[in-house]
Amino acid sequence: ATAAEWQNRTIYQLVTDRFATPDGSGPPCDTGDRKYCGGTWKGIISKLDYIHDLGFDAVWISPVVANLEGNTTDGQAYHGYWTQDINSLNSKFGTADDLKALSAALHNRSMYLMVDVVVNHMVSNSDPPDYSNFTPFSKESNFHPECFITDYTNQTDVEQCWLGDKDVPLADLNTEADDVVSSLNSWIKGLVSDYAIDGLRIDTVKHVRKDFWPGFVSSAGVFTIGEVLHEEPSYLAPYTKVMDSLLDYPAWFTLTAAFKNNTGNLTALATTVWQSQASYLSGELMVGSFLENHDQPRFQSLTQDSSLIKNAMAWPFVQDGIPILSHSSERIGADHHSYPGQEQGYTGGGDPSNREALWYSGYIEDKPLVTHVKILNEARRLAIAANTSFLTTAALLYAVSESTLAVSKPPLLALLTNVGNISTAATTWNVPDAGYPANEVLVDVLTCNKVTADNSGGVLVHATSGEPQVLLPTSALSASGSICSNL
Ligand code: ABC
Ligand code: CA
Repeated sequence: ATAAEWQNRTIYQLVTDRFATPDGSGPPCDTGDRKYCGGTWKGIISKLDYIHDLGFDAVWISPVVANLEGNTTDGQAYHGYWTQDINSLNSKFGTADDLKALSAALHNRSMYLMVDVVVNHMVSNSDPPDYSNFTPFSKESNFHPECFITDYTNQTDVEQCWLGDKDVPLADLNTEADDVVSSLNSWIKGLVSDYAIDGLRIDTVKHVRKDFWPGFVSSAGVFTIGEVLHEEPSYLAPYTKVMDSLLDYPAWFTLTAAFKNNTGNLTALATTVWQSQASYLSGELMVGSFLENHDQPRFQSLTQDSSLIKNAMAWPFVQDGIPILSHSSERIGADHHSYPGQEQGYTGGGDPSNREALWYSGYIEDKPLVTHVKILNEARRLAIAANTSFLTTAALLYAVSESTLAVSKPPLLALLTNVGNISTAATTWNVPDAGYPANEVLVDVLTCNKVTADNSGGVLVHATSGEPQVLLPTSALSASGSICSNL
């Protein structure tokens, strides 16, 4: 599928090994062990209704190719990023028929399949690597000479030195060499067509020279979203010219900092957005917007304040770009006591403790934050349906202060705050330029409370709780059978 076909979608990110087992069993899975826990492609198929019920129409799965087997000092390759053979599949996740069946099952539900792919490195558990273990890059000359990245400000080192360390070196492919480039390009073309893949999440994009990417992307022939792990929009900007989309890491940094406590700074988040809008090829319209992923501490390890969590979770859905929810997110609001070792996961947060098995949750949908996600997905869908230029018009940020922010993306207006749920302080959002028809009646879809625009279409809201509000005109809701339909 094309970038335009992905733009109105929302993406559910899962770690294949940790999402669902094929027989519905819930084997023990201690994240600290860093071992395979038993999730498979068949397991994903068995829980597609769950993902669909949450309102997502695309699924991003872990890398699918064959990985290093056995143990390392960093555990096993359960996450799928330790490629050894690009021409075979990871048998721990299933067979070629299983992956084709997953693709077909998604397409039957009009959902898209996004596969994570790695071209920067092949991974070994010895130093120097035994290159003969790698397929098809079995020669030392297929790789850059060994040197580990120590200076992230030296772009040549970032591109041509190695990630990892001597225990688990990520041998850096020589992506300057024509034969390596043409092998990777023909591999991706075949992979996409063999499994009817709709889009790719591309790993370690900043570690490969920028002018490698256009050829790879055109060989893939589908939507591509790249990972450039960096805080600065100015660093990401050039990469927006070489692939369709990027994960919105700069906004993730300021989003997290803004909402992790009531002294965070929403102005800094707005500033990141303004910089990105000004410097990215398509502004912020094509970024992948996220609060959590498999590499970063769970948001809930930073705060347990339910208002802050709801505000931060709303962000990807109410602004520009393609919302992405990582499957760790909806664990929030579940009964903590039912998970062995759960407290550790909730306070530790980072890799590997952020990669809990979802089967411990029982896939229960009757939880406050699962409902929150369903409403956000539906609100976005209704907004897209109500305004044909919703996806192509940049969000405007108003009422920006350290503690309040209004995001206007007509007909949707989101009012966010980081005062938190302990606050009794009054919060005010004043948006005289909201652009609604005079006296338009709006509904906060999170509570179904009404707000009326003033006679010049502006919105002035006072609140004393720290909850976010997501406003839509009642006229945009009429098509809906579910949210706030009893008004
Ligand atoms: C393993 C162990 C971990 C251990 C780690 C060192 O090694 O499991 O316990 O802590 C896969 C696995 C990981 C595994 C790695 C390495 O392989 O998932 O569990 O970690 O063996 C992508 C994927 C990621 C994947 C790989 C490798 C790449 O999303 O899941 O990891 O295929 C760099 C890369 C980025 C990469 C990331 C893991 O490493 O750029 O593509 N992610 C700085 C650098 C970043 C760097 C980051 C590493 O450190 O600028 O380039 O990311 O943590 C800000 C600074 C930033 C700073 C961040 C962390 O903090 O401004 O500069 O980023 O404040
Ligand atoms: Ca490289």
